[in-house]
Amino acid sequence: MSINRKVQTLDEFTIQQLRDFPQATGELSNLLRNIGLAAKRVNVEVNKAGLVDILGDAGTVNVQGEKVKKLDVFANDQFIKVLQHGISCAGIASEELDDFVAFDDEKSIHSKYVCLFDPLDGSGNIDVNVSIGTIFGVYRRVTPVGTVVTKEDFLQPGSSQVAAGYVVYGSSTMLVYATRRGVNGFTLDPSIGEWTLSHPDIRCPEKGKIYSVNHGSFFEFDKGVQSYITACQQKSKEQGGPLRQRYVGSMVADVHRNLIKGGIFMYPGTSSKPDGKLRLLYECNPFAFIVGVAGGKATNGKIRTLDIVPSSLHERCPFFVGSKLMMEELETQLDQNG
Ligand code: AHM
Ligand code: MG
Repeated sequence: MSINRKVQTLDEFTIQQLRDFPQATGELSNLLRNIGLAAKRVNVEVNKAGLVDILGDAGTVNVQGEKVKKLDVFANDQFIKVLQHGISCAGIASEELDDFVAFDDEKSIHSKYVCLFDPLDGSGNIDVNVSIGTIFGVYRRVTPVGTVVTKEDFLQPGSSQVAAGYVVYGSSTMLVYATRRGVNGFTLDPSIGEWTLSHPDIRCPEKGKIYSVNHGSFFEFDKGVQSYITACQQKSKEQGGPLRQRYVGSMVADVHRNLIKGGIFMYPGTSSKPDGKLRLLYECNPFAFIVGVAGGKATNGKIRTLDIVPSSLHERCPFFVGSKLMMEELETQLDQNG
């Protein structure tokens, strides 16, 4: 059997980056490695979800008499433990926790970074075998290194992210992460338990054939969004014909597909929920950063997602993200109908 020696693992890739930038300390690479480790542990449990009684509500008891943790609670614990035991993260905020957690041990307070994450997005899809994912954003703290982090370290605009990424637990498991230098995708090779570089330097096509939105809410969207969706459906033959509508209901899977193939993902505000559903800090901002580095765009319908100044950890915002030219067409429709 021949082994492809050209395939780089995540560790080899980050070490190569360090060689290219000798001034880097390696702290960010180490943080990404920790996230990769937590994701591998979550992946093992996600793959077992159909076999073991792990789908029950948190607090219930499984057949072995053990307390069952829901997978999103399990995933949350894994990410916190790995980051807390590591030395490259000074604190975290998570969709699963009301408040941020400051790591106050001597090593952690000397770290430059904080991490915000949604440990298992789309978890309503687990019991029907549909892809789910983890989303994360990394910021350089604004309080002095050597002190315990405070809320202001977490309430930074998305444009301050130094890295962001996601893991999609799908037909294969992939870790995609972006720094300002580029977006790279790693597929988990289960035979060696390593993330291997499968999608180097991902670029989002300028336009695509796919739009993704929850059509059930169409009549609750505002006029601009409705007219953009209608325009997607009414593309003439010369324009390539009507676009395809694809909506899994797991943002990680929907945006991942659109990032690779070209497309637009929308979770607009509705008349009953003007700010939509998605959370700015750990759902929208990481994707806005990743897709932006890959050449696409993201807005809340008024301003760039990355320019929104957050006022609370769990705030929601309307979210539009995708291929550059499709986003520009959307923006024109929103302006004309605004
Ligand atoms: P969650 O954080 O509770 O899992 O919800 C987020 C998910 C996204 O992944 C997805 O895009 C959206 O909810 C789907 O919501 P809807 O069913 O309202 O279209
Ligand atoms: Mg979520």
